[in-house]
Amino acid sequence: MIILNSSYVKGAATYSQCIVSDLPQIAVAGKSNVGKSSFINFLVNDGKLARTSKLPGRTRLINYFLINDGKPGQEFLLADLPGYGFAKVSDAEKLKWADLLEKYLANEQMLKQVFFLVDIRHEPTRDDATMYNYLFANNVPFTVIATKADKLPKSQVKNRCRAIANFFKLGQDDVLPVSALAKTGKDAVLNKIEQVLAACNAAGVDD
Ligand SMILES: Nc1nc2c(ncn2[C@@H]2O[C@H](COP(=O)(O)OP(=O)(O)OP(=O)(O)O)[C@@H](O)[C@H]2O)c(=O)[nH]1
Ligand SMILES: [Mg+2]
Repeated sequence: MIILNSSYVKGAATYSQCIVSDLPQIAVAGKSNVGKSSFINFLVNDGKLARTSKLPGRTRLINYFLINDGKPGQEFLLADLPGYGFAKVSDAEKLKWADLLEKYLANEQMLKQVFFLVDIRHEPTRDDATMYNYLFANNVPFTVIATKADKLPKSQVKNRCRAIANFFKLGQDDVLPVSALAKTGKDAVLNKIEQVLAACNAAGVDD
């Protein structure tokens, strides 16, 4: 799987603004500041595509990126979902985000995979557990991405991935360590995307 091109499409602040398209969608979810935008930039080899910030809570929209435009079978939409669990926002705003996130996850028929990001150094939070339950309840396939792997000595990376896999009752292969800073772990993510798109294409042929 190669990412040949990427471009920003739009941001949706409400469910009615979400893109209607027959392209497969892959979404990136996780708490505020976990590294979603950095992960996307790393994946598409463009340091500036998704905005990144030291200040949590910057992404209040579902931001859509079109990947591999004009490449049949490899084209998809990548959706950067609003981060959750950021304390310094009003309850009203939190409800708005939760509403958008829940409606998207429950209703988006073209959502084929979620990359669920958690910080490799920390125990998943209560909000992470809520997100996990949500993905599970809606039958959304997901892979856990353990971010900021550069913050740990190499010898601890495997152990932390195992602990995160245990927390979510997943197999070890379902937790992929990634560092956007050190640029490690990309191949496994691209392989996953390739599998997801191949399954979509196979299903399309049978239709
Ligand atoms: N060391 C290290 N820092 C990272 C990595 N990825 C992201 N960061 C830092 O973590 C902070 C947050 O990164 P973002 O990519 O903006 O996080 P986000 O999840 O998009 O945040 P929101 O949009 O606010 O939800 C920034 O200061 C990044 O530089 C990484 O792989 N390693
Ligand atoms: Mg972001």
